[in-house]
Amino acid sequence: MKLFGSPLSPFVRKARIVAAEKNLEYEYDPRPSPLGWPEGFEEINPLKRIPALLPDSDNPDFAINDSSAICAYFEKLNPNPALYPEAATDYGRALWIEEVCDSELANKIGLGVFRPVFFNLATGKPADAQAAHTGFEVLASLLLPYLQEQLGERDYMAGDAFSIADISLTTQLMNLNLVGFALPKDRFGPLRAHFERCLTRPSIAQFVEHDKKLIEKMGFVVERQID
Ligand SMILES: N[C@@H](CCC(=O)N[C@@H](CS)C(=O)NCC(=O)O)C(=O)O
Repeated sequence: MKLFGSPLSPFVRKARIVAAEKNLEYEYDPRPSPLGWPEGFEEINPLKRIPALLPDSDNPDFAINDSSAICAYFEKLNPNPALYPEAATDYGRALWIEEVCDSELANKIGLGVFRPVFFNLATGKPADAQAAHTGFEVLASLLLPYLQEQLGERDYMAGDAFSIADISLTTQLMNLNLVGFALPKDRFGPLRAHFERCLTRPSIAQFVEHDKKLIEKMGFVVERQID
């Protein structure tokens, strides 16, 4: 199979983390990105979004697009380790947290914090740190408190095991880190501890250094904004 999409997309990273958890092999084409689409990409994904997956690399007529669809497909391809809780309540909760992270959290981090820094640098403009700080405060006023409240006293977001909910949250927060924002310990201690716990998983840890190096290789110096 063949997976398409820039490595810095949190949705592409989400699919790659799930593939790594499940030891699934795939060809990888990192080219498609909101900063530039290879010719004909819309024939694979008419929505022109990443990630996109061809289950059979030689058959461009059958694609699975959207990280949630791809991850659920991976779960069926290799059910071990299970990344979707068995119990109905935990399962429903995992899907809900996945949805919150893929929609509102992704928007608030992507448009509000990541793009003003990364997209500006990538298009030759100075990073807009002020816009990113404003974006971060919007995030910190509603969504991060909600997610922290949902985590409660638990180690993981849904049930008592690592799941798609933890992956969906972590991959978005990784993009905050990449542009210099950490979760402040005084306001988001439990959420930050959860993030750090997830980063120690080999399937996720491999991308931390990789993404940082990639940004540095592009010649960007990202300043720490919030530690
Ligand atoms: N719900 C989709 C969202 C995918 C998405 O929005 N990806 C972004 C990149 S991070 C994209 O392709 N954006 C296209 C654009 O901005 O033109 C998923 O889970 O895969």
